Amino acid sequence: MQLPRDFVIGTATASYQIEGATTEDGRGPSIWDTFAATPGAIVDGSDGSVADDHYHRYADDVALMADLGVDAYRFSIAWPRIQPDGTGKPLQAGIDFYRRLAETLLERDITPWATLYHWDLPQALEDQGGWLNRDTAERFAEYSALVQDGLGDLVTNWITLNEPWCSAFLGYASGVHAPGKQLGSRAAYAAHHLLLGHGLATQALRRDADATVGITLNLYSVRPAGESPEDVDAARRIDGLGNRFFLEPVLAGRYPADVLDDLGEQRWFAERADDLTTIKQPLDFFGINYYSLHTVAAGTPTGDQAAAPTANPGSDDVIFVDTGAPKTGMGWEIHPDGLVDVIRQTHAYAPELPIYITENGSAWPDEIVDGAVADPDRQQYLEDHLAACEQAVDEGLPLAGYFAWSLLDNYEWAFGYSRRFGIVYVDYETQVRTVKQSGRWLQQFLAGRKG
Ligand code: IFM
Repeated sequence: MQLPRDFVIGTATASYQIEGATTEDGRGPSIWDTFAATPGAIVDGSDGSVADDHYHRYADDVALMADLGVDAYRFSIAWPRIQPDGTGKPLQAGIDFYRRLAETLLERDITPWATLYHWDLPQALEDQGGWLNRDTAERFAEYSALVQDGLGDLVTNWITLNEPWCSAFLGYASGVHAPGKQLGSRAAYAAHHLLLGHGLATQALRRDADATVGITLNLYSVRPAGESPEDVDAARRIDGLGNRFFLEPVLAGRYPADVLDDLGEQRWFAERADDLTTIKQPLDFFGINYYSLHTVAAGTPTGDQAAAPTANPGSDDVIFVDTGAPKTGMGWEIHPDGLVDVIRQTHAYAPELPIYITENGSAWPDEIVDGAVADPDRQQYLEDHLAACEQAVDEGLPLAGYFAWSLLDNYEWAFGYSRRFGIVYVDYETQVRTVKQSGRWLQQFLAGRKG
C-alpha cells in the first residue's frame, strides 16, 4: 500500500466509552450516566462507570499506542469533568487529567486530537432542555474556550462535535441514545442547536492562531435499491437527512430545502436563517466517520424496522434493504467503496479542505484463546478500508489521515459491552489489554511505512 508518508494514521476513542471514574475528582453526571441507569435502555444493563478504567490507566494506554507506532490519537473531553453543571469556572482536576494525557502523548511523539463533544452532555444542561435549548449552543462555546485555555499549549487539533446526526436523531427522535427522547421532526431543532454550537465554538477557538479546527460527521453512502422514481426519492431522503442536512449548513451556509420539506419544518428554520452565517465557519479540516452504506427502497418497513421508532422523521416510509453483502457484528454491511463516495461528496462542497477519516472500524465477537485474539475479519476490514483511502488519494481527493475505531474494546452505547470494536482486547474483569491480530497487523503496517 502506497499511502503518502505524511498521511496520518491514528486510533480513536471517546471519553464515556473508556474513562470510567464517573464520580471521581468532581465530575458531574452526564446524560449517558442517566440514560444508562434507565431500565431497558442498554442491552446488557451496563454503564460507563468503570469502562476501560482509562482515567487511571491512561499512561499504559499511551505506551500501548507508542508500541503500535501510531502517529496520532483522537480522544474526547468529558464536558462534565470540566464543568460538572455545564456552566461556570472549569474544574482544575478535569483540565489536569487531559493535560497529563496530552503531555504523555507528546512525550511519545503521538499528536493529540481532541474532540470537544462526543455525546456526554452535563445532565444539568439536559434538565434545561439539552440540545433543544438554544442556550446549550452558547454554553458549548464557553466550555470549548475553557478547554482551550487549559490545554491550548499542548493540543492544537480540535474537533468540535462528533456525529451530530446521532446526538440529534438517536437522542431526540428514535430515543435509542441519551437523552432517550422521541420527538419526531422536532429532533431537527437539536441538530440546529448542535450546529450553532459548532459555529460558536469554532469562533471561540480561533482566539488561538495555532488552532486547527474541524467537525466530524458520520456519513453514509446512500444508494437506491432500484431505478424506480420512488426508490430514487427514498435515497434522496436518507442522504438528505443523514448527510446533506449537516454538510450543507457547515460547508455551504444553507439547509437543503427538500429536507426541510420532508421534515415539515420550513418555518422554524426560516426564522433562524441568520444563524447560518455563524454555522458556516472557515474550517481547517473535515472529519468523516465511515462504517457502512445504506441501500434503500420506498415502502412500508416490516419486522424489526417497523418495530423500532424511526431515527429519520418525515421519512418513515423508507426500507433499509439487506443486499446480502457480508456484515460486521453490528449487522452493518461491509462496503469499503462507500468510503470513497462520502469523501467525494464532502469534497464537492469544499474542494480545498483536507479530509480525515476520524473513525472507521468493525465489531466482531472476539475471544481470547491461549492469550491471543485472532480477528481476521477486523484485519480484513482495516486493510480494505485503508486500500479505499489509498484509492481516494490516488484519485486526487485531499484525504490526509485515518483513525481506526477503536484503540480499545469499549462501551458501545446502547449495546453496552456486548460489541467489541478494539484493535486491543480488554478483559473487563481484570482490565488486562491484549493486542489483537488486527492490532499487530497495523503495527507492522506502520513500521513498514516508517521504514
Ligand atoms: O462507538 C461509536 C462511536 O462512539 C461513534 N461512532 C461510531 C462508533 C461505533 O458505533
